[in-house]
Amino acid sequence: MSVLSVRYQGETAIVTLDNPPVNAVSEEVRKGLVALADKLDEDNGVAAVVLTCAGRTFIAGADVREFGKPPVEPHLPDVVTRLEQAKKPWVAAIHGAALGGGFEIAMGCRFRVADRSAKVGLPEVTLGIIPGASGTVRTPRLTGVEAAVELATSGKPVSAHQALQSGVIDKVVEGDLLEGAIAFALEALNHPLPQPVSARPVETRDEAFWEKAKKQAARAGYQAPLSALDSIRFASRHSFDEAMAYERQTFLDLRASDEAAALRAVFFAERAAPRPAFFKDTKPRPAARVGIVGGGTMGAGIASSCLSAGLNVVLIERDDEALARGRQTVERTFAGAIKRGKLSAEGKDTLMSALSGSTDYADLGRCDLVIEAVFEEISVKRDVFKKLDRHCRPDAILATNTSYLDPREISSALKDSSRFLGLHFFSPANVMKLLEIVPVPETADDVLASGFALAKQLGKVPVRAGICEGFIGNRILKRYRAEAETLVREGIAIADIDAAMRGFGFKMGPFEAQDLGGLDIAFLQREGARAEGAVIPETLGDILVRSGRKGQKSGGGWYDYADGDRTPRPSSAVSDLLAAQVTNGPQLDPEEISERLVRAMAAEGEAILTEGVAHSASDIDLVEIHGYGFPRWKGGPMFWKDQRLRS
Ligand code: 3H9
Repeated sequence: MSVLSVRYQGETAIVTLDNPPVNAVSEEVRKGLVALADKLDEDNGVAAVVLTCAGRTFIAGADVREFGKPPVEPHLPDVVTRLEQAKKPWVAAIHGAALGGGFEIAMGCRFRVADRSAKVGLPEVTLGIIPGASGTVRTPRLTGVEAAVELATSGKPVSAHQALQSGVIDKVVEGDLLEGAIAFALEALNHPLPQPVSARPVETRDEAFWEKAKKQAARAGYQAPLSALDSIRFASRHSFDEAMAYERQTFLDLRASDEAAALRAVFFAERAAPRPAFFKDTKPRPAARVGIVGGGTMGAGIASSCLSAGLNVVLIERDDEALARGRQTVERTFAGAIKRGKLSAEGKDTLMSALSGSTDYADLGRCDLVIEAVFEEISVKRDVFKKLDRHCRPDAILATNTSYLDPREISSALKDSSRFLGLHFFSPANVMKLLEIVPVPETADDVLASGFALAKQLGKVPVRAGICEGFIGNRILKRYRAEAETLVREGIAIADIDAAMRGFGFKMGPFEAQDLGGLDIAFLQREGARAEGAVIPETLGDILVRSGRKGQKSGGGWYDYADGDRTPRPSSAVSDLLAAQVTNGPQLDPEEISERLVRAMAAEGEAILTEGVAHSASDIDLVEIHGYGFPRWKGGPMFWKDQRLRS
C-alpha cells in the first residue's frame, strides 16, 4: 500500500500521507508527492488540494534515517517547488507538528492552516544541519527575517497561535481540521491567489542586526546555528535561486559533518532510551501518587518534577519546620517558572494543590511509589526503608535516590526487595534530564519497567545502571577528575585545563565545576572510605580541603574568589599548597588536554561496559550528556572516541 492516498470531496482533492510513526519524508513520500501533483494538475474536476496526514502528527521532517546515505532524487527542495508550481492551490492541514522538511512542504503549499495544538518549526540545527529544502530561503520571505532567524537558529518550534501572528500560517481552525481546511480552500478560490512564497520579496537588515544575531547563535557552541544564520543572511541579499543553491550546499556539507553524525546518534539514542528491549512486554505498575521522603534540595526538586508531570505528591519530613522549608523550595521553583513565563499563577496553584505534606509515615499508605531522598548515610537510609516497609502498601514501589551507597545494603532493610529500585535523580532534579535506574538483583521486572515509565512521564532520559561505586555517571566523573589532577601534577595550569574543556564544549571545566559544587562532598566520601580501611591515595583536592579551601562557599577552592564575585581567579595560595606535587612536564595545547580527559572518560566507559554496569555505549553517552554537561554535538565520550578511531 502506498504511503499517499487521494480521495475527493466535491472539487477538493484530499491527499493523505500515512507514513508512521511521524510521516517523515522518505524517498517514497517525495516520489509520491511529485506524482500526485502531476496527476491532480491534469484533473479538471479538482479545484484545490488539501494535504493532510494520518496519525499523531503532520510531517515531522525529512527522514533522518536517510541522512547517512547518498541523497536520492527527487530531492526535497524540488518537491517543495513542484507543489508551489501546482496549477491548483494546495492547502497544508497541520496537526501535531510541521517540522523541518514538513514545514518546508507546507511552505510549498499556497496556504497553511492548523489546529490549535499544532506546532511549526525548523529544528534542523538540533541535528547539526540547516534546513535543506528552502527553510532559510522561503521562511524569511513568508514571515520576515527576524522570525526566520529565531526559528532556524534556535530550532525551537512555535505554537499555532504564534505561527498565525507571525504569518507562518493563514488560519487556526477550531473544530474539525480537515473540514476547516476544505472550507478554507473553497473560500480562498473566491479571491485572487496570493503569490507563492518564493516570489515574495525579502527584507534586508542592517549589519547591527546580523552581528547581534551572530552573537546569539554562537552561544549554542557548535556550527549549525551559525550556518543557518549565514544562509538566511545570504538569502536576504541574493535571488531565490542563488539562495537555494547556497542553502543546499551548506546543508549537504553539514549533513556529512562529525557534529551532525553525533547529534543524529544522540537523537536516536534518546528515543530508544525509554523503551529498552529487556522489558519489552512488561507492564509497569501505576504511579499516580508519589511519596517523597526528605524535603531538602533533592527531595523538593523531585517533588517539583513529579507535580509538574501531573502526579500527586506526599512529602515527608521529620518535623513541621523542615516540611515548611521543603514546601517553600517547591513554591520557589514554581515562582521561578512563572517569572520565566513557563507557568501561570493559576497553574502554580493547581500544581501546589496536588502537594501534601506530613511528618507521619502512615500518610504514605496510599502511595503507589515512594522515593527516598534523605541524607547520604547508610544507617539513616535503612531506617527510612524499615519505616516504609511498615507503612506502605505491599505492592508500592520503594525507591532510593542514593548516588554513592550500595542499593543492596539499603534494600536488605525491606522484607521484600522485589519492590525496591534505585532512582538516581540529578540536581536540580526538576531541571536535569538524566535518571539513572538501578535495580538490585531481586527487583521485579514490572518494578524496573515502572522506573522507565516514570522517567517518560517526567520527561527524563532513563538509563539503566548496574551496581558499582558511583553507578555510571559519578564513576566516570571520578576518573575524569582524577585525570584532570594528573594533568595538574604534570605541570599544566588549572586555568588552562578548565579553558580547554570549555573550548571542547562543556559549560565549565572540571575545577570550576568542583568549586561551584564544593570540594568537601567527595572529600568526605574518601575520608569515610579511608576510615573503613580503603587505601585511597591523597588527592590534590584533599590537600585543598584540609587547608580550608572547599570551593566558592568557603571563598576559595581551586581558584580564589573576590567577595560576592563568582569569577574564578588563579590562586597563588593553591600554587604554593600544591607545589610539592607538581613536576614541570611539557605543556599541552587545548586539544591535547581535552583529548586526554575525554579519553579517560571513554576508558572508564569501556570498563563499565565490560563489567555490564551499562548496557550500551549510547547509554553511557546519554548519561554524560544529560547528567554532566558533555556537549551533545560531540555525541558523548563513547561516540567521540569511536569517531576518532574511524577518522
Ligand atoms: C529535515 O527535515 C531536513 C530538511 O530541512 C531538508 C531535507 C533535504 N525521521 O520523538 P518520538 C521517529 S531534518 C525519522 O518519540 P513523539 C523516532 O526515531 C528533520 N524518524 O515521537 C521514533 O522512532 P521509534 C527535522 C523519526 O510523538 C518515532 O519517530 N525534524 C523522525 O514524542 C517517534 O518519535 C525533526 O528534527 C524523523 N524526522 O514526538 C523532528 N522524527 O519509534 C524530529 C521522529 O522507532 N522529531 N522519528 O523509536 C520530533 O521532534 C518528534 O518525533 C515529534 C513527535 C515532535 C515529531
